[in-house]
Formats: sequence, structure tokens, C-alpha cells
Amino acid sequence: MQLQELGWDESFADAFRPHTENGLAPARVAVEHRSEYVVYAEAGELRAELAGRLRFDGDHPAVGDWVAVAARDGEGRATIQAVLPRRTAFVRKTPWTETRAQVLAANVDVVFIVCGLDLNYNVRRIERYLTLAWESGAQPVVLLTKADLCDDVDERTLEVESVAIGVPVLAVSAPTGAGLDEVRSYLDTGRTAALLGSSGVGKSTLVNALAGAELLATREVRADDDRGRHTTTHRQLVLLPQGGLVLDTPGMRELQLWNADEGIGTAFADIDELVAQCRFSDCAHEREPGCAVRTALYNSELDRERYESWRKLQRELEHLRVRQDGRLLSEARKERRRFARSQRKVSW
Ligand SMILES: Nc1nc2c(ncn2[C@@H]2O[C@H](COP(=O)(O)OP(=O)(O)O)[C@@H](O)[C@H]2O)c(=O)[nH]1
Ligand SMILES: [Mg+2]
Ligand SMILES: [Zn+2]
Repeated sequence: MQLQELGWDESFADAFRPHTENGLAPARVAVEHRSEYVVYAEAGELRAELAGRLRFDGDHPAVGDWVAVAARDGEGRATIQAVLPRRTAFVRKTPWTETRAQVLAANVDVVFIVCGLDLNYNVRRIERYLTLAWESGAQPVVLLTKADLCDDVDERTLEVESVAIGVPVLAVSAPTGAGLDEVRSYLDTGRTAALLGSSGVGKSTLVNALAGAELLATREVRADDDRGRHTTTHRQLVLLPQGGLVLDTPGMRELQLWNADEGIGTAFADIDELVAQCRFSDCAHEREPGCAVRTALYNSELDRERYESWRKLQRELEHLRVRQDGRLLSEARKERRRFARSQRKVSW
């Protein structure tokens, strides 16, 4: 495999330079299993485990990361010794109760937000994904799949465009091939796109259609059996035969926000602009005089559901901040207690 085909470039090469002296080789994380990774390197596909040092502290590599590996020739195995700084990262809060970040895709150039033009269609969900996509640093593109099952594709596309400001919206169909060339135009050699969206929207089917081969397993959906089964079980970076890489992900039941102050500002640039025009800089848009947001709602210049969607995401970010502060506090408290205990020992 050629590193350039895997997305390697000058700036990653610069970041890697210190590792060259230690005899390490660059590789890109393609699959993450519970205790093992698959990485793509110049030598080909390798199974890799984390060096002990990385296992116990620091950020674990995510799919899409560039890493420095010590390869064991002839065994097809390697040890990951370091993770290079990420250029972009699509991050959510883990779906579990703990307040931690989970990187779903690292170093992707494009985030494809995939939404089906069938029962799955939901513009509010698209706004949520857009918030994290903008925050990731990658370019967001909305893909509306199953266009062959929808009678008003143009209308839906316009509707999504109105909530996805400045974002390309493409309607695609795997069986008819409609829109696939446009999708391919984002996938030049060495470029990486992540596919994110609910289960069953057609992410893996799309990868197969782009590749022109059955690279990934897809699911047969039956009307009475449409819940809770995932064919794609792990995130996976796929090198397309014609060049370009796609990162396929299992369907997500929920996408909880992680820090996304910038992302929400860009995803809701229209509301941000209004907020800037409110008379008071800390306007809560409730009863304050001179509130540009309420005026826009009143004049129907701002859609009420979009506004509610923004409020909901803002509250979620606020809630997250409180919990992050809480976690920092309790960690600091634990540290103080440890310190106090060690002092007591010294004074004996
Ligand atoms: N009619 C139609 N069905 C599709 C399309 N894309 C995917 N499907 C079907 O939707 C189901 C789920 O597809 P899959 O790729 O497994 O979804 P994923 O969970 O997002 O990876 C499968 O039965 C596919 O055949 C499409 O463009 N049109
Ligand atoms: Mg899938
Ligand atoms: Zn206001």
C-alpha cells in the first residue's frame, strides 16, 4: 500500500519525523476491535496492539488515526507506539452515563451525514449531526439515500438545504446509481470521508455501490423487523479500488453532543446572527426588550421548530459543561485527598 493512497501528506510526514529515528513506521488505523487494531502500512495490513504505556494513559487511537508502529516482519503484527496529532476529529459523548468523549472518526476530510428519504427522514437529527460535523473540522455533506423510494426528492432536498446552511445536499440511490458520481467527486485519491447516520439508512450499501463490489455486509430490512439489528458491527476504514477512503460506521441510536460551541455557531449561523442583534448580550430570548430572535420568530423569519432544536442543543451543551466541571472537581478533590494522605505519612 502506498502511504499517499492512505491519505499521507507533508504535514503528517512532518509530525512523524521524530519517530523515524526510533525505527518506527507510519500506519493508519483501519479497524478498532476491543483489544486489537488493524492498521494499514506500507507493508500492508497488520494486526496491532497498543504499547503498554499507551494502554494506561493518553488518548487511545481511533479509526482514521495515523500512528507510529514497530512492525514485526514476517508476523504481520505490530505494536502502536504513538498517535500523531489529529487534523480533524468527529467526537461525541459516549452513550454511557460517564462524561467522556468518544472519537468516531479521525483525520477525515469529509463527513457524510447520511439520512434515508424513507421513514428515517428527520431534519432535526440532521441539525444535530451538523453541529458535530462542523466542530470536527471536516467538510460536512448531507447524503439523502433511497431517493428511489421517495416521490418528492426535490422538495426534501430544498428543505434540508434550508437547515444545512452552506452544506451540499445530495440525493442518492444505490440501486439506480443516481447521485453516485457526485459522491465520488469528494473522494479523490488520498481523501477520506466518514459515513455517519442511523442504522439501516444505507451506509454500507453506498460503500459497496461506490466500490462496485460487495466489500461490506448489508442488511435486509423487513417492515416488521426494522429495529436493533446492526450488520456493521465496528467502524472500518475502506480503501476504494478507484482511490479514496471511506470510513463506515455502525448505526447509532443516539448522538450526544460533546464540546461544540463553534460547531453549533456554524450549524445555526442564522440564529447566531440574530443573537448578535439582541439588545442585551446575555439575552435569554424570553421577555427581554429588543430581542431580535423573538422578533424573527414573530415575523416567521425564523422557523419555530428550528429555534426549539437550537435551544435543545444549547441546553445539552450547557448540561455537558456542568458535568465536565463536576468531573474536574471530583478529580481535584481526590488528588487533594491523596496529597493529604501522603503528607500525613511524611510527618510520622
Ligand atoms: N431502495 C433502496 N434501498 C436501499 C438503498 N440503500 C440501502 N438500501 C437498503 O437499506 C437496507 C439497509 O442498508 P445498509 O447498507 O445495511 O444500511 P446501514 O446500516 O446504514 O449500513 C438494505 O436492505 C439496503 O438494501 C437505496 O438507495 N435504495
Ligand atoms: Mg452498515
Ligand atoms: Zn434575544
